[in-house]
Amino acid sequence: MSARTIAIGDIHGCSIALAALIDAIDLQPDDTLVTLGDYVDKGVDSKAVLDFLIKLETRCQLISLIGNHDAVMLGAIDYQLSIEEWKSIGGTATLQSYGESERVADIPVTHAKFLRSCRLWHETSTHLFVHAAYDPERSLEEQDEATLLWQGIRDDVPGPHVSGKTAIVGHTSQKNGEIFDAGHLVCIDTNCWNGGWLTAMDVQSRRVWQVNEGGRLR
Ligand SMILES: [Mn+2]
Repeated sequence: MSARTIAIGDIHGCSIALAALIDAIDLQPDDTLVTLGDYVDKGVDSKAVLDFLIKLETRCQLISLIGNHDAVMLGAIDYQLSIEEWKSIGGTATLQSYGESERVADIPVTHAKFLRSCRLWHETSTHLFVHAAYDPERSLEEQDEATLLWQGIRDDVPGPHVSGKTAIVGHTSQKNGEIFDAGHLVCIDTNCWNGGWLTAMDVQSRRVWQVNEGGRLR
């Protein structure tokens, strides 16, 4: 098997799905795995997801992007944002995964360190990867963080990026569980935590793997 670049959509605390998906793709040490962010919130075990991702760093070339939920969690850890602000977007489930007392102080330093190491974007010679969206006219270095992390694509799909590269994004959950493919842009957030699927896509071959929250392969 030659080295693959595989993107994984929004995990949102679905630790069983993540483990099952990694088994399904038969992860190899020379694979590059690009996780598109939103590891935490909403789903039941964000703590286990971060533990798993930290271990994955030793099993492949892991490139972890930061999602808006991860950024808000980091903001709460750093006292830049209130706990209430985090809870209002799904942080309660994350805090509960660290213990009944729901305290930010129970989040291990290793988890904060992992979140801090996450990148805003990644690119290969053929593809670009961002959590949410991008400005088609600007290089990746020139993008606004708010666009990369927060901008939805449901009502307004960004045009082809100036680089000519195919964009792989997450964030805008596809409620029908199906990948959204606009040709120049592919969204693989297929709503795992809420009855959909966790998606992995080999971006060159376009092979797709999907598992549900319970880890069942589609
Ligand atoms: Mn998001």
